[in-house]
Amino acid sequence: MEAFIHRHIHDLLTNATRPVFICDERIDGDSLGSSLALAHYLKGRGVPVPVFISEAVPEPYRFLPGIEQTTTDVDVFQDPAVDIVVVFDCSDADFVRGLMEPMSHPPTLVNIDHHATNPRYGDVNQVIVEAPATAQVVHQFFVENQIVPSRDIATCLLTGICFDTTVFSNAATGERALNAASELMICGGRIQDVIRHIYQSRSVSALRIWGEALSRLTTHTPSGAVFTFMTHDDLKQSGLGSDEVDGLSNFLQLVVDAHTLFVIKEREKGELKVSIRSSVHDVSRVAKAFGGGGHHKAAGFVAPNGTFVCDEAGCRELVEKAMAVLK
Ligand SMILES: [Mn+2]
Repeated sequence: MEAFIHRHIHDLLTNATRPVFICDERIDGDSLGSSLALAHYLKGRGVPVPVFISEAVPEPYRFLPGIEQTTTDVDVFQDPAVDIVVVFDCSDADFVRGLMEPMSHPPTLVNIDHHATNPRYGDVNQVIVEAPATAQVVHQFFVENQIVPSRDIATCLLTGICFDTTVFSNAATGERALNAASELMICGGRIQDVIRHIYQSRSVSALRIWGEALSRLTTHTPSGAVFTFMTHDDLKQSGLGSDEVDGLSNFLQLVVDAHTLFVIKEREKGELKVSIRSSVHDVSRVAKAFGGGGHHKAAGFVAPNGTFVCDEAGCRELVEKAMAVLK
């Protein structure tokens, strides 16, 4: 079935005259890498594709080949000629529906993803929960359609796989990730560039906030979950944007001796973005219970203003309620 859908998507894309791609609302290496890879392919066939993103490209991803094809302009959805929309790495059906609302002739909607919480909202759904990254699903698209990825396509796909596996170290790492990565390196994918841009580009001020968060690490007894938090004041004092301190949960997961980990970030005053990692629990259930989404071992949600206070007591209360979902 997987192979059949890959060939079907290829038919749809090569027959389309005006495709538009959409990245998940929370842009990351996987949503960008997987969408740009396919955009490269179509551009090579003479069909340039706008890749819609909800906010400006974060600094670490600006090196990606083809990044100039991204746009934050919602007017791309006003074009009546658009005949296919492909969504990457996005389990949020409401986000996609909202964007497509103004379209008078709804185009074919293709949903390519690997999130366990994806509700299969597309006309065509290629949702592979076992895939380590949407980029690995797109790599399989190239394999099934007997297309050899170019160097640039390979670099984009490696970015997605490296991002979602935290460079082959977290629970998503397995045969699929390693096989795809080695094939992409053979195609000329520049893995050292990817690692340098995504992981070795932390500013000293961002690391100082991480330091602050490290000093607040707390074990929630009796569950054994570990949590920490970054406040809006931490961010404000440093002058950093909230996405510049991202990645702490992935880093901590590598080094903390705990089965479950919560990293809580006060993105806007009172609004908490919660990242959960676990080696034993299906934390997508927790994320879902709080209106978020994700994977079994890595998930998250946003607690709106007024739900929890971003201090030790408030975060302890949040963890208490979250762990109760798993009972
Ligand atoms: Mn992903």
